[in-house]
Amino acid sequence: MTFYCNDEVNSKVSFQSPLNVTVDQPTGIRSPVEQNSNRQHFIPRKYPFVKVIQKGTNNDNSECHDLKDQHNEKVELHYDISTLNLLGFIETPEDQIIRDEGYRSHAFNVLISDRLGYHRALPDNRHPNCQSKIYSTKLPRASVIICFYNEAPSALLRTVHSVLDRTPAFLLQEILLVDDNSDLDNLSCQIEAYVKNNLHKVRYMRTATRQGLIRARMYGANQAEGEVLVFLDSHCEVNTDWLQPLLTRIIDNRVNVVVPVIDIINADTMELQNSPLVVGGFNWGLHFRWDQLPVHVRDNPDVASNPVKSPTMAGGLFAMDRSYYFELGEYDSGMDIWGGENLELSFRIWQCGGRLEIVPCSHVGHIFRKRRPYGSYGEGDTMLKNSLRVANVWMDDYKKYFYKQRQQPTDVSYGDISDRVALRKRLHCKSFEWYLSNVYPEQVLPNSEGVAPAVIHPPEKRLKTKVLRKGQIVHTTSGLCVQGEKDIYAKRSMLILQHCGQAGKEKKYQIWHETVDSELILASVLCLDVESKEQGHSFARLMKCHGSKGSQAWVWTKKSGVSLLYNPATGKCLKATNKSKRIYLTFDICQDNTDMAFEMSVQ
Ligand code: UD2
Ligand code: MN
Repeated sequence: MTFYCNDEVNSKVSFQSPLNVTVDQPTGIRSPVEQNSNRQHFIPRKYPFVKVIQKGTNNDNSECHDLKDQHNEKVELHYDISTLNLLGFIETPEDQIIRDEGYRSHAFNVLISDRLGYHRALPDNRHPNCQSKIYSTKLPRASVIICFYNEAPSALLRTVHSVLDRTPAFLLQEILLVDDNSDLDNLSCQIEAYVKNNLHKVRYMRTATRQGLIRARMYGANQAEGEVLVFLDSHCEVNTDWLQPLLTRIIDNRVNVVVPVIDIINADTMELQNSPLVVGGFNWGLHFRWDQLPVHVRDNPDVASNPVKSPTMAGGLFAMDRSYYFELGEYDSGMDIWGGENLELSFRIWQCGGRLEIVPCSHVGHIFRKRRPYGSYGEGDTMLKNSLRVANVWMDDYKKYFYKQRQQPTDVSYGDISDRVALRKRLHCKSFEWYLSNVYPEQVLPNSEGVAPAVIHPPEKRLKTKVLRKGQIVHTTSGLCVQGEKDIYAKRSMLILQHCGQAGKEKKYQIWHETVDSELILASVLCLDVESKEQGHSFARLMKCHGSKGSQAWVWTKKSGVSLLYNPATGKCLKATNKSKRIYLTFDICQDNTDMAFEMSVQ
């Protein structure tokens, strides 16, 4: 079932990166010794819903081979954009298959991810004030819990190694890899073999049946021995000193639940992009969204390097005192697969006496995919059921706004919530009204029809990017120039080859502006883009410039002396293709081929 609400469409679209900020909102220690003694009091609970297979099994019961790092083992790949761009090069039909299959199963560029290997350097993108901070050596040890379902092995192992490489060993109790019954080829058994052969601080465990991320995390947390729990998604890369500022806030106060800045790993190019400092909010359809910082916070010069309170969290990346996690009621085990648990935990933290913060000195990259690549075994969109549980347990009378948002029947069964209601009572949690007025005063109530005010997007604020050079793009073999099939303002217009204009409009409409962000903008209006097909033949098109590189980034390169125009996001080069009496521009494997010879005749 698909669930629509009026201000956000389908939750199957993966959740958005922090670059998509709403603007309708007006403002929008204990030592390791003590910790060991602590561990003795820890009584493992029973999880009737999770049966764990201790040993992964291969589909055909054959011996499972360890996964090999495609990049030179244990040497970090140097981070620079030109290397990264070239890593996407499709050289052979096999590369094309890896790329296509990767997009199909994982919704990101697995070809680049595999070639990056398990270690890569990252630019230290923290604020300078963070870089000079010194952290106490008396911080608690953390268990890092990473649940995964059918994750691409290179992305998963890069997540694990980034934690091992960038966390002081004395702060890392262990990494718990919870395999949520992945069923992709030999993935489970290969990961298990890799862990066994290479990683002594990592514990691999696998659920006997698919549980969904919520119950998988509960299982992991229950096995954890560190004093602090840190949850990460299975496609992250932690940055320099990421853990210390999180742990520091937890020893300041054990009820602080802390979230790093989630930087964006571009799904097409694997480039790391800095995220703006934003906080978590939600709309009345109970979808998480990013909000601008309230004005009074934004204007404070210290904000860039000091923790800032956040009404909600995105859900995947956070740290929390372990005993506090159990005290506060773990997660709602009645929630399935994906969605809603982030708001449930956020409301619960605030309403029951805790505090949720974003810690700007901690940065973790996350691959933001364009869609969620996995299904839920016919359970439909679990987000709806999970959200109904959130609304009925935590939102009091305000749940009516959620119900009114829905354009589908309201008789969906959301299971038994009596345990969670009892938990709320037991913890003497405050009302949702208190939460809204004290924690999220920026939130706007829907009108009497239950319709939330429309999200007003501001006029394009993007600064004009600097133009490096201008000129016609000439196909050197034919001497023809690249222009739009329709006029320069026509979005989605395909591109064709025509005689090169010598003057006037004819020439003006063939002039491309190459920017510092590697865009090619025709006549200062629309950007050269790739028709967004994940597989098969792709055409060049004119699209509105989006400013986030990817399909709109272009790199001039050479092969056997032939000048080619390469698009890192597709791993392919621009090509002249005859079709219905016209020469269209398409993409193909880069070759020193006459169809692909292009140059810019600089004005
Ligand atoms: C975001 C969160 C995610 C979770 C979700 C709402 C971030 C960066 N991500 O969506 O953590 O809070 O919102 O539920 O804040 N997984 C399983 N079993 C499953 C399905 C998923 O173990 O049945 C794993 C998956 O491999 C991944 C994690 O759970 O490691 C989160 O899933 P996602 O990456 O698809 O969620 P995302 O980032 O779209
Ligand atoms: Mn994720």
